[in-house]
Amino acid sequence: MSNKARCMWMRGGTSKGAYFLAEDLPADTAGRDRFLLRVMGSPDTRQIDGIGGADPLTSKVAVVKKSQRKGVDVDYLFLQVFVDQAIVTDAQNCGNILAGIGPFAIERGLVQAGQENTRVSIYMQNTGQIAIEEVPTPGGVVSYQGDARIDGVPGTASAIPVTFTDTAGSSCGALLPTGNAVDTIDGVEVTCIDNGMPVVVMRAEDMGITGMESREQLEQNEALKTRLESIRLQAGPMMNLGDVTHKSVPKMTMVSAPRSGGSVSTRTFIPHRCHASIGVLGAVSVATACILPGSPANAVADLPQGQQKTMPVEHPIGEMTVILTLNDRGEAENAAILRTARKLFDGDVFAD
Ligand code: NQM
Repeated sequence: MSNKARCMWMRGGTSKGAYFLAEDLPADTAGRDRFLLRVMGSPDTRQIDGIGGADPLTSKVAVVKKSQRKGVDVDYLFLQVFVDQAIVTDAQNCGNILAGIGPFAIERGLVQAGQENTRVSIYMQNTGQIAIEEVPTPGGVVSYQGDARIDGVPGTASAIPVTFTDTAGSSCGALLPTGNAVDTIDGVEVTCIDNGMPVVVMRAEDMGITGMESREQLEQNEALKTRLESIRLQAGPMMNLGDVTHKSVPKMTMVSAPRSGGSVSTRTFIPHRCHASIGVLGAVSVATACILPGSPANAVADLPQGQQKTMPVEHPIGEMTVILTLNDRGEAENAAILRTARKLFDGDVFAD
């Protein structure tokens, strides 16, 4: 195994990760995973001997290559490197790290930049769907500076709108993999849903919390974490995900009525740490759960009228707006969100 690889360290949305060209990583999966564990410094709660940030949100990897698919620019494989376990998993996608894929693909010459904006179509290998990004490229160069603000990131940056189509059933095979909008697990009403990310959605009050607690307060609540994990382990097989003991899906989102003018308020476990905000595709799945009549999320949500629904999904440090477009049957047809990204470092990363 080579001891180094070319790597760009980027913030994508509210996450941070190491972006690689596929050709720069070991070709065999076991060798690649060993390399990435060394690079991130896992397993170790502090990731002291690596570049990971000791948090699942900053222990992420993107592997990118030119796509052979018709009409698609690049293929993106997301890998979650567990912090405290020697696990590298492709069992989930990541819409935040996705935000950096367009800029990275242009920076590495996989996509030729236009003079103002560059449209990048991305095949998300984890789940088999396409995302479209518009990357600002004034004068043919990626610009990271701009006026766009996203909650969870200080300051402003250039806007990267991301559109998803066809995300229903991305990992579970169906939007509602159990066939129901409501199931009961351990006496709690839940919606098992996958509109880009497998999520179990339940009412915060049914889990004994208000839904206004901070990330830190929730992470100290051992009784809550035990109840969530029991529900998650039962939901996994019901959602066609098999045994999820060592997987980072499904995510667990507790919803309550919005407090700040949004559509719904959320607190999410991903799945063992509480998310500082909420994942992108996680938010798309939760917003979709809100429009399902009779679901726990529908009961607490404040929904706008019309077929195009602009839905601020509130989270511990602000909100993430999901724009859902519904078809004539009232089902979510596509989703759009706004993200920003920033190049932080470009060079070689060392495994030993
Ligand atoms: O849901 C964290 C993140 C994510 C995932 C997680 C994400 C998404 O915030 O699309 O972005 O849920 O593990 O990066």
